[in-house]
Amino acid sequence: AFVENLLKHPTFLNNEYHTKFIDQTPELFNFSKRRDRATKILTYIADITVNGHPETAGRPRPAADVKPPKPPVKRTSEVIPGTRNILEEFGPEAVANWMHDQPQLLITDTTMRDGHQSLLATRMRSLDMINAAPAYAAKMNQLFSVECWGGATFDVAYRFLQECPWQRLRDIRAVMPNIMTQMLLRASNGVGYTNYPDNVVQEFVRQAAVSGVDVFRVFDSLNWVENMRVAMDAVGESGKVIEGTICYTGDLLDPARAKYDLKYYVGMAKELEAAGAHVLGLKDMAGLLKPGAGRVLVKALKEEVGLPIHFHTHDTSGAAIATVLAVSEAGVDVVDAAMDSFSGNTSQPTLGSIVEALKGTDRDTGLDVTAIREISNYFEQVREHYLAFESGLQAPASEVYLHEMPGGQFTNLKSQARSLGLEERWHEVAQTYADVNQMFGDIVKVTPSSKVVGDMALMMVSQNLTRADVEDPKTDVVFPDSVVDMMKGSLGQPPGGWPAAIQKKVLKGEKPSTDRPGQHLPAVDLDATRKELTDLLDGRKIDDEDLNGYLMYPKVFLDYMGRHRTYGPVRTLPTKTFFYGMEPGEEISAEIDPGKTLEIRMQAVSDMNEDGEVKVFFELNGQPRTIRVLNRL
Ligand code: BTN
Ligand code: 3PY
Ligand code: ZN
Repeated sequence: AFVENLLKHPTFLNNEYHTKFIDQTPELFNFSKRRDRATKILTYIADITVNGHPETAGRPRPAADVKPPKPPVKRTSEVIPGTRNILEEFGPEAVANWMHDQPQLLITDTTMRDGHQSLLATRMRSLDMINAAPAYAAKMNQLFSVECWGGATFDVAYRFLQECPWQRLRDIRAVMPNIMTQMLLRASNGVGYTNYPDNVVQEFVRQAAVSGVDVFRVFDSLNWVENMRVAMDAVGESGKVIEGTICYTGDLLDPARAKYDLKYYVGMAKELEAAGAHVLGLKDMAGLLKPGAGRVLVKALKEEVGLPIHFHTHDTSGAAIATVLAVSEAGVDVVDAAMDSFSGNTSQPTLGSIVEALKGTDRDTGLDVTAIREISNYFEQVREHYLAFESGLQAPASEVYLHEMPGGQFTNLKSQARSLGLEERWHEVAQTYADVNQMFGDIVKVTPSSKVVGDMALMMVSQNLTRADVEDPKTDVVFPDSVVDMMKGSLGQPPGGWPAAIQKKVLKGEKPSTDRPGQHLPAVDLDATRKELTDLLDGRKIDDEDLNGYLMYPKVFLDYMGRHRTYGPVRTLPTKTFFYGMEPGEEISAEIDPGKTLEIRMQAVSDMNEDGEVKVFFELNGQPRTIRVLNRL
């Protein structure tokens, strides 16, 4: 390693080499920590084999003989044109016009984003997506888009999967060049849980467009259009499709829930149209839109607004396909669905079944059910590897109309409740969530406002507080920080503002703001931040993707980089190896660069010595390698 450092040093390369140079150039000796990537990956496998993965500890384990998923075969290597070709050649307005001209119901496949976000706590790894993407390109080119980015996938990739979300996007894009990719963007909250300065949001959108996002579904967690403009404008600036989105809540046909009536939704749709949306998103994040209400709503939006409409829902109630068919009849342009094996319950309705239901009708999707089954069968095998992250939800339930929890939050909140020892009181949590919603003035509940309602509900159930207790001026209540922040105005304003009495009690005399939060957040100095990050990472060159990762999630990003330095490109490992390590005699391969593949065979694991160390014996591309790891168990 020393010789290698020396040979590559610019001084040496410039023929300026002299013996004192060795003494005066300490970085020549920087080789003890900088191991090669193969050694790093072996260290990771050895560590997981000995100590297990912290995320799967104590969780159900996949069958011992679970086979690596067999990627669906491509029928042809020729790239068939799809929606992306329209966007690339003619721009986002042309995409919207094209949508208007299509008689068939268009479909977005959500498997690689909301599907696993809502069923497996967002844990699907990039490799399992990238292996399916060529089959989408070859056989699913009639899709409107593939949702594969944004929402919770961004931070989970860094935080729990030890992989770079930007690389995932680029890799999917590279093997699926003909279908538009789609992301979920929380407007001024980016892909985080709080408002960011305007220039951070703008920079993030710019980079997402460059790295490969075509359609941006932009929503605000309180349906405040004022707070969506910065993100929407940035998407327009990048030449991509702005899907300005309404979040649906309440019950349109229930006179007792008059706050969110037809007039409200049509008004918001018109605001979004005026704000420059190319497509109108209708995001039913909890799966509350019933078939009859869907028919009325879509009909009105079609009549009053000139934009194509894209409907998103969740099947938590079991009734989602009925709503999909109703809005299809009412003329909706696109709907979201997940591959069969990643559909149903808190996820999207079933893609194959929607296609079958519409076959032979005037909204026939034209999608190939054989291809859908092939891809779904692949994802079925993928899903078996993630048993540790299954929620155990047994059946759809109408209780969703009571609590109104988003599909992506439901299983998460349930596991939070479990870890607080409240699992048996789950139905109380659900009722309290509904009570908190009413106490907060009946708000839209979607990330991050849904998290605030969830925090409050868990606090109340664990402290045995009722809504009446909380509202009673004589009872002292310590509110969660997220509740204080929201009532202060840091997520923006709900329609009609916050209820004055509860806001006053939460803020304890502090004055709330009704301005757009981004208006008061100073712009971040991007160059200075890049410099700061470079220093934090010992002079490593920081590209724009890394900078954006750091701007969204400083600590999560730095932790990721620290682990990356130790463990290398573990994203290339098979999922079973990533979560469970290897067994003696087992062989795997990991393609760490295009065409550069590590063949890894595990030979044996030694007993622990008196220092608590274990030796793990491998063969790497035929050469013996031994890795020592500390047994931390
Ligand atoms: C986390 O849960 O903290 C992120 C997942 C990656 C952590 C790696 S896995 C091998 C090593 N052992 C640990 O306890 N952490 C790292
Ligand atoms: C997210 O913001 O991640 C969501 O899925 C909201 O529905
Ligand atoms: Zn969703």
